[in-house]
Amino acid sequence: MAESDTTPFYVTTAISYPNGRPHIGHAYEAIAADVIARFQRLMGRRVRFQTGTDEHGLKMARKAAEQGRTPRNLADEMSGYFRVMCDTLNVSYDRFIRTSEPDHYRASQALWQAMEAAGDLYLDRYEGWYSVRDEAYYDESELVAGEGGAKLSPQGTPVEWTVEESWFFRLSKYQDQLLELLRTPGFLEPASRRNEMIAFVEQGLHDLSVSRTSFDWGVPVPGSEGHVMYVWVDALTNYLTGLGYPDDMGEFWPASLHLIGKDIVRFHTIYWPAFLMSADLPLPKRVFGHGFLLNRGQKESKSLGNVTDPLELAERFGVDALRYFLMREVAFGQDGSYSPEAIVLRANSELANAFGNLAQRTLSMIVKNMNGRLETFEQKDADVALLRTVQTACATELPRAFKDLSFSTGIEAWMRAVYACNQYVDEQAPWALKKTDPERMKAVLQTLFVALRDLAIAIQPVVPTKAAMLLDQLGVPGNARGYAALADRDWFNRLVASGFTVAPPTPLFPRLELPAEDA
Ligand code: ME8
Repeated sequence: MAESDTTPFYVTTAISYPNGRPHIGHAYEAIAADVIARFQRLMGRRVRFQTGTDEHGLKMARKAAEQGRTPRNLADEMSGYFRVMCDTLNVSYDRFIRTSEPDHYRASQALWQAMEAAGDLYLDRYEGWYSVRDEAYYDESELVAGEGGAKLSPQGTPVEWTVEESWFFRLSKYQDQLLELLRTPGFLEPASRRNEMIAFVEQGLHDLSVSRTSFDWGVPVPGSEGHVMYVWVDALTNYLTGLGYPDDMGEFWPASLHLIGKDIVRFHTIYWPAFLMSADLPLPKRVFGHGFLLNRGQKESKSLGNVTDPLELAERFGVDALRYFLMREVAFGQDGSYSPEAIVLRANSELANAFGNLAQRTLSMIVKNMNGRLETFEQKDADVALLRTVQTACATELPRAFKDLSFSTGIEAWMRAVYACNQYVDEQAPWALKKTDPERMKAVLQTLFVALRDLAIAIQPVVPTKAAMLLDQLGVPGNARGYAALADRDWFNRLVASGFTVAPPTPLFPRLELPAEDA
């Protein structure tokens, strides 16, 4: 049984640039963070979950200028789409933060002043390369050659030579402390990303330019007219703003987990901890850099014309089927690929045929052959063995894997339990028992009923709506749906005693058709 843990849990996603509409990568990250938040809540922890939009910087300013509008106007429109995406995908955030909000200006300026008071900020001149696309400074030595010898960032984005008066942060001062942090087991995962960051720090850290004067779309630097903060300084501060910084942040800081993509690990495991060290604030406990999602193995881009609207996928295949696919298909941490065929294949074989059908058959047979009435029953060895398999998968294997963020491994364990149930149905053949041994038929159907409850409880974080529908059909009260309830083996007898009757079920996961253009 998973060990109980009552410490508060604060999980965050990266905040997205609202310079366009959300893409599948944004949906992937929001869904993964939501699975984590829901999982921890069901484990009995107090959870705070924050997501939002990162609205300042040159990238936003330039995109707005291209469209002949103000950056705020662009952010207002696009941020709305990100929020709608989260709401549609059932992402259960506690706060959707926008960095253009007043409390965020206050928090960012307070953090700045704390770093200044520590003697870590000084005015100098910046001369070097900047990528607007990445909103990042790069050393000459990091650049790579593009077509025609053009200089590109390590991410393959254009860079421009920049010369400005700028505030600098004494990043170099924190080199040793950062190395120690990066070497702390569990701080940065997956481990492959850790080595890359350690190598970067070992090369020697330069102080970081943390303000800009060539545009004004940012948080003003306190007491330094003409300077706005470098967008990453205010962006990272969002994790504190949402908890009330600089006022008392309560029980949720330090963050339990910053969930981000692999391209922004440097900002979260080097710059961010250094800012916090400087301001004398506790460091986040864990940073996880997930992989990228590719469209049939290719990066999505406007020029390839393969940009997918995640809400279109949700509408076509269903929110829960999409969530299930994304968590099941790709080992979390690695890059993965998706396509409409792959979603349909996965959803049909596992959700519709294996799990949905099991629920539908079991509940229909209980309605048809037992008038929906449950009775206490005697268990045979095969029943005990099946329920043990199901309980182990649901109460131990899936939670252990989810705690490690190994979602596909956890879902696989769950799926094996579903298959075990289907095999049990085939072996016990309740339809044949109906004539030969009706009492035994009832025991078999009710064993499956008990198994379905465990399976439904366990998979709630991934498919919250469908799992709730099934738990409703099974008569499981709302306050008895956490993982701790899996240890309660007396619930069935209480349900029988309450006189609960099973109603004719509605199918949970209809089979999906592959739309003609993809077939
Ligand atoms: O980086 N697959 O914003 P962003 C999976 N504002 N994840 C992807 C992805 C893909 N194809 N493309 C992007 C920013 N992501 C900053 C963050 S946090 C203080 C500031 C992930 O809109 C990306 O790795 O470019 C990041 O975690 C998130 O989506 C937002 O990316």
